[in-house]
Amino acid sequence: MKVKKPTKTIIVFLLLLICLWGSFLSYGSATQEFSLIEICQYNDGGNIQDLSVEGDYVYVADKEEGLEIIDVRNITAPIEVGQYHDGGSGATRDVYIEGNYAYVADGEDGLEIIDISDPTNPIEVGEFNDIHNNSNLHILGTTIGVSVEGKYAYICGVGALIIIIDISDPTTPIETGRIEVMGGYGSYSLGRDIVVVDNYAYIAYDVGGLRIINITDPTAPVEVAEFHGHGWAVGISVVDIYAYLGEAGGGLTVISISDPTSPFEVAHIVDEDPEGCNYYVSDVQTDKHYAYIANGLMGVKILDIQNRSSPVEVGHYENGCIPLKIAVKENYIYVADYQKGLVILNFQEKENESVISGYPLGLLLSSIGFILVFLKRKDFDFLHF
Ligand SMILES: [Ca+2]
Ligand SMILES: [Ca+2]
Ligand SMILES: [Ca+2]
Ligand SMILES: [Ca+2]
Repeated sequence: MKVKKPTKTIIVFLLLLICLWGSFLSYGSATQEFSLIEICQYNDGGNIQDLSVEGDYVYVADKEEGLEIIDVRNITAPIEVGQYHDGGSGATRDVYIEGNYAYVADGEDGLEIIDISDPTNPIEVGEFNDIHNNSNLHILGTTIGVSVEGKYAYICGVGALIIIIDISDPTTPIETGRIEVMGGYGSYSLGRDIVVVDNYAYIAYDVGGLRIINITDPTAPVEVAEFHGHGWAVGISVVDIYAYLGEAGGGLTVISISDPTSPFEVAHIVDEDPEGCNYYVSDVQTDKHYAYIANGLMGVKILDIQNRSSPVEVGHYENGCIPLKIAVKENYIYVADYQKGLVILNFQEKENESVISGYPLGLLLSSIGFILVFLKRKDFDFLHF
């Protein structure tokens, strides 16, 4: 049989359309959703501020109770095996684990370095405290955030300063350089969270927004960029060329830092909040695929961030949870909860309905498309490819 050329073109076009549509359905329904379940809580009093997970232990910054070391080998029944508090005036706010040491932001006591090689007997071996530094007009009064990279620790807190400390000898931490963060609110400025990646430190600077400091020369750090999102910057995470900024009153902002001297927004995620405590994202942890956020009264959420410009919520846990900070390891989210202390959530892949219906439909349509193309090549010679 003979088919006119325009009809041929239409048939080929339709077949290709079926292929594309099928492939699109298969791809579009591939978003995996997660169920989150609380599996345990641990609270012996105190006021949990932050936490870090390393090996079999959770290290808890428990404000007036100091550093607590919780054994989570039996994940449903965590037990405290060690605690360090020197009775000073410090209020433990943050903890970073590196090797055999816990680097603790201990409020007015500054940075404390605690040997944790025996988790049942943590011992302070070194301390850096700026409050006694009379040589500078400005001091870092209360240390709130700490991050460690190589042989340096980076601290921030109350006051317009970031301080770099050489920790190659943990018993004698020595300041190598400091920078006054410009454009903040002087001594009222508040460095809430700090991460260091490659040659840059990224600081959530409360009302001062996100600050990016070039730390290539530890004796002469240089501020290279300032970014203001939608609220007060309180939590920061960096992966690849993106920074994820958690903000009080602003939700979560995804920022391109492909050029750290010129950051720009690529996405902004906020929720309607029925309680009126709007859009509080106090912490964010990311891997290449997902962002895990502490979302105030809205609980803990998992976002699929494969498409950076439009992240999709794929998991949610609420149930009276008020997360301040979170840490993620394997299939567990460790939550520093405002009221409950340490809460551990387990997340598992859901049997996603859209995957069940979408995948076979997508596969069926793309298969039909490809089979027809194949058949028409073999038998439908009227098409004369
Ligand atoms: Ca305790
Ligand atoms: Ca405690
Ligand atoms: Ca001390
Ligand atoms: Ca202390």
